[in-house]
Amino acid sequence: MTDTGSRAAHGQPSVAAAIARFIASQGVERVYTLPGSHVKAICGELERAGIRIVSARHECAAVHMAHAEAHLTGRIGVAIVTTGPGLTNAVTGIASAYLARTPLMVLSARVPDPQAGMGALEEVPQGALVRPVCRYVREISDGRHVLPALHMAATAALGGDGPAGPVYVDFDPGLLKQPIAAWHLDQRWFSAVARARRLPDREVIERAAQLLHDGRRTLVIGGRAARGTGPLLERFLQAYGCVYLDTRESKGALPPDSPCSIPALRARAIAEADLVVTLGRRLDFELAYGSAAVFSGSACFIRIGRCAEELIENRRGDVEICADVESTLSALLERNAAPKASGLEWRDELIRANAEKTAKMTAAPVAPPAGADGRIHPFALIDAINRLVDDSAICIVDGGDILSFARVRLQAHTYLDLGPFGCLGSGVPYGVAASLAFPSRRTIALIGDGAFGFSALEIETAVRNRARALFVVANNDAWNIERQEQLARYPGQDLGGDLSACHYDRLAQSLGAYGERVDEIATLDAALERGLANMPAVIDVAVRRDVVSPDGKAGLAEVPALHALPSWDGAERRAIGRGIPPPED
Ligand SMILES: Cc1ncc(C[n+]2csc(CCOP(=O)(O)OP(=O)(O)O)c2C)c(N)n1
Ligand SMILES: [Mg+2]
Repeated sequence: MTDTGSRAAHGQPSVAAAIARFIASQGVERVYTLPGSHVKAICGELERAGIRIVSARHECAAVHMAHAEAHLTGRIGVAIVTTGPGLTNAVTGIASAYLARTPLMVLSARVPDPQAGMGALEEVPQGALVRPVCRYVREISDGRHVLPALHMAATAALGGDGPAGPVYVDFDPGLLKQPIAAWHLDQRWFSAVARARRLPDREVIERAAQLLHDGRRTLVIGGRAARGTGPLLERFLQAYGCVYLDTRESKGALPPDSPCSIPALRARAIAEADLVVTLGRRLDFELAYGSAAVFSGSACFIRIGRCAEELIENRRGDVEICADVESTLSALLERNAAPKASGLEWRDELIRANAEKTAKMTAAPVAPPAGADGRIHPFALIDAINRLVDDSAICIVDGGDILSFARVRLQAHTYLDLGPFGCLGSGVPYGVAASLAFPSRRTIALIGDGAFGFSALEIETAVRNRARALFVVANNDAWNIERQEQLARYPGQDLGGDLSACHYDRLAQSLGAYGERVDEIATLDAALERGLANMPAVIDVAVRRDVVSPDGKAGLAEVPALHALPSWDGAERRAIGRGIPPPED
């Protein structure tokens, strides 16, 4: 039977057409999917509504693509996955967006309601499967619920009434083709959903300004909500004499060479600050859960955010400001409570020490040495990528050791990595979506060979969709961060850390992309340039596996009980052992 088009019986639009119109009204330009009979009606209508359908090779990759689209454009990302295995394949991507707090709408269809519970093809409890990792879940069987539910879903995804994140709505497949009554098509449902602004109370601004005035050593830590505040944030840091640390979710809020940024002195700043200001940031595993044994026990906290995770989780703020970061920084700047001059000594000392340490790290040796076998040092590969990164470039990183090397060396203005879910396999899909969303910007994805394998077939998606991204594989023939830790802990016992010596350039060629292999530093720059001229391209680079990465040195793979890092774990254990009372309110 052929599709009857956007008008179902009686000349009324179908439910599928109403869904497509809603998605278009949210400013969505691309929807990521993989075909399945149950959801075809929606995809057909999306095409008619002028939305580009990007079809991936795996539903998890489709969700990752929608994730990158949302992260980079600030608009809601949309993925449509089919029933049963289509949905279960998507769960990993949904969970990753949940932890990253990325606004994502996942739509699906389930088995027809009249067959539910009878042993239908592909039947699993879809809503129940995704509920713990979604901000909103709704299963629709009636036309009158369609638009209100989509509106609620978009509001929740954007963080209107809680943290932003993924939402899930599925439909009875028969319903999709039915007409939707004009009564249910109130035009207001088709307005773009925007997150309402939230302004800070005057009284909390007064209290925060007083703390900022008294603070002698003020550290500001960026979170998701810091992105997009660039010049305002810079003015705030200057006015209040603060130093600044970004985190992976705020990377790009300030340019890499911002004067108040002190990325090389992270541990010292955290330990010494007497006032910590968090900008829409959870105090999660990357910030030692705000522990009084890692941060100074007596430090005051000003926590700015719109939800409990950002405001009170793990450590109470001395001032908790439930408001947008942007309006709070503006209000504090207007308040103009400049800090006591003596406080600036610490800031100046940290900026100086940071510059000195950075200069040492980036100076000699000019090129970090190759291995005895000629394989390239990971830092030398990252240096070569840095030479290609301009202000508008989008950098993506996925992998274990290579991620760790990149986080200390890659000079990225716009950055996206595998996120707090540590979701290997996101790099290729992120690269595809980034280059489709911003075709005039350079997209470079740096990916470990292990991570690459999860979604290598998405290179074919890139070719088919003319996604002009450069994929650089850091190939050490291993799940190296795991392999190194395994061998250090259990010498001689290799339990699956090694991978075969594959040539991913050849795999890429077989998928229709440009591919080149690089075995020595002398040919690296030219190969990367040729890759940029022939995107989508995969440059497969043989890198050393014997260099221990910063995360390897820090013991990230050891998984201590109390913290992500053994040093923080030890600090907390010692504090507990000394019987130190918790910090006063
Ligand atoms: C989906 C998933 N499976 C397993 C892991 C555990 N893990 C973390 S890093 C890593 C090794 C990654 O290898 P590769 O991408 O080649 O990077 P390398 O460490 O070799 O630089 C593994 C297996 C994970 N984070 N995600
Ligand atoms: Mg590897």
